[in-house]
Amino acid sequence: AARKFFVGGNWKMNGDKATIDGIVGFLNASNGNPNVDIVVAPPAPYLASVKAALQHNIKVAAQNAYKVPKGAFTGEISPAMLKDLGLEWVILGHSERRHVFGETDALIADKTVHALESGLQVVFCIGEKLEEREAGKTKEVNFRQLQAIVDKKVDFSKIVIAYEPVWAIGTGKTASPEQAQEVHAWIREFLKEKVSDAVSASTRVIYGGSVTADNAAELAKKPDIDGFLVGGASLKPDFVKIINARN
Ligand code: G2H
Repeated sequence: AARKFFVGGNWKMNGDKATIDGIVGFLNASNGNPNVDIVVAPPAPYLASVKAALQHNIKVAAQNAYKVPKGAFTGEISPAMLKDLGLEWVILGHSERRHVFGETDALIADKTVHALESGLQVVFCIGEKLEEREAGKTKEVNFRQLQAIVDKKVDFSKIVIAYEPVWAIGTGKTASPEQAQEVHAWIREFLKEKVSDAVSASTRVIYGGSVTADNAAELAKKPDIDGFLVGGASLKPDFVKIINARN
C-alpha cells in the first residue's frame, strides 16, 4: 500500500493562549486533508485545550514523554498522561532533546519502547550534525540512532521516522531535495537489511529542517520523502500549504 503523507507541526516552546487560538483557527478552517495524516505538537501546558479545540482529523502530539508511567520525576510527563488526555502521538529524540538536553540513544530508545507499550504512536527523530556530515559520518550517525530502537524490536507500524539534519534546523538552510532523498533512501535500505522488506516499504520517513511553503512541494516529489516535521513554519497560516504540498 502507498505510504500516507504525514505532516507534523512541532511548535517547540512557542505560543501563548492568544496565538494558539489563532493557529487552531487556521487549522480548523483548512478542514484538514483526507490524504494526509496531520499531527500538531503544542507545548505541554496547552495539550488538553488544543486537543479539545481542534477538529478530530487533526491529531495532537506531545513533544516529549518520559520512560515510565508515573512517579518522582519532577518536570516530566508520561505516556499514560497523554493517553488519558486522548492523545495518540509523541515526538521522541528530537535533535533539541538530544543536543540541548543531552538525551542519549539509550534513553530515547527506552522512551520509545515505553510510549509504544502505552499505546502511543511515535515520531522518532534522527539526524546528523554539520561536523558529522562534513566528516563523512552522515550514514553512520543516522544508522546508530536507528539501531537503538531496532535493538528493542519495536513495532515499526506505530513509528514515523523523521530525518532532521541538525544543520538544517531553524537555520533557514534546508537540505536540498537531493540531499534529503539520499538519506531517506539510506534509511529505507537500513530498514530492509536490519528489520524487513515490509517495514522498509511501509514505514513513513519524513523530512524536517527549515521546511517552508516555498520548498515543501519540491521535497515532496522525492520518492522516499513521505511528509514533513515542520517547526517555525507550523506556527503560521502557510502551514496549510505544507499540509497540501503533495496534492
Ligand atoms: C526541526 C524542525 C521541526 P524548523 O527541528 O522539528 O524545525 O522547521 O524550525 O527547522
